[in-house]
Amino acid sequence: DIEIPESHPRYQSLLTRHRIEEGVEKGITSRQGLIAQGRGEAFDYLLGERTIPSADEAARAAAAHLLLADHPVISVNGNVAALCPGEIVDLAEAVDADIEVNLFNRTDERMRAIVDHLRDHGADEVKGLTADGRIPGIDHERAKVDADGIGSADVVVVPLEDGDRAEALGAMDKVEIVVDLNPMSRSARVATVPIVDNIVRAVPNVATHARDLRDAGATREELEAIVADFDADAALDAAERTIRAGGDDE
Ligand code: PTJ
Repeated sequence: DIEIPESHPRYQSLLTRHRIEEGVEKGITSRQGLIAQGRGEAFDYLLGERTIPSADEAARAAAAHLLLADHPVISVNGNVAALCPGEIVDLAEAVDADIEVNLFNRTDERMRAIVDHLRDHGADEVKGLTADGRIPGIDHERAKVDADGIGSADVVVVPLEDGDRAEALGAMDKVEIVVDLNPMSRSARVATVPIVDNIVRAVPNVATHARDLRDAGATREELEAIVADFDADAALDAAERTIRAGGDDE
């Protein structure tokens, strides 16, 4: 175990890094997940390691989509499972979504380890092991989904997705909510709602927005207006401008 003093200026970032390391040790996260984390950290640093206003708006639009959905599904990979398992379970509860494990580097062992890990964090049912559905247009392992999960979802949350699969899911006419710190990544660019924020902040933020909207008694029309007002390109541009401005808001 490590001891990080809370006063350390990059306390949160170091804690997150430690969680990914632990994920690899437990067989939850792939070794490639370490590289993905490093990439994410670089963008997070440039954004000021905070939720920028455009990402908060995106999180609210994502919450509205999830509340309007008939069958929302949250996709979980090895990085997400290591970084915020309890927060994923909480978001699923807040918007009545299914949770499905869906891996870029799929192995039975890692699938099972992640399902168990999510159950340990309070999930009742975790999909992904049946794998009786396919996403058309991508290679076999990455295409595997549950027919009654992502296969038949109308809204999918795909955090830290690779570009090919994000594109293929989008082609299936699903509303795609992507969480990715890189506003220039293909996944962010093809998303219906790109949330340019760290997964550890974005997932609880979407849950908070969903509960706030529900508590305020938002009607279907009001939720549809939030969805219609959201501009994905403007959100990506705002994130890119923040990075270029050295982390300051425009
Ligand atoms: O567990 P698996 O087998 O499904 O593999 C998962 C990874 C993430 C390894 C796999 O999907 C992958 O290789 O992804 P990429 O292509 O490296 O893309 C990861 C994207 O997520 C990059 O654009 C990063 O900037 C971004 N990212 C990394 N960490 C975070 C993040 N975005 C939000 N929050 C993070 N903590």
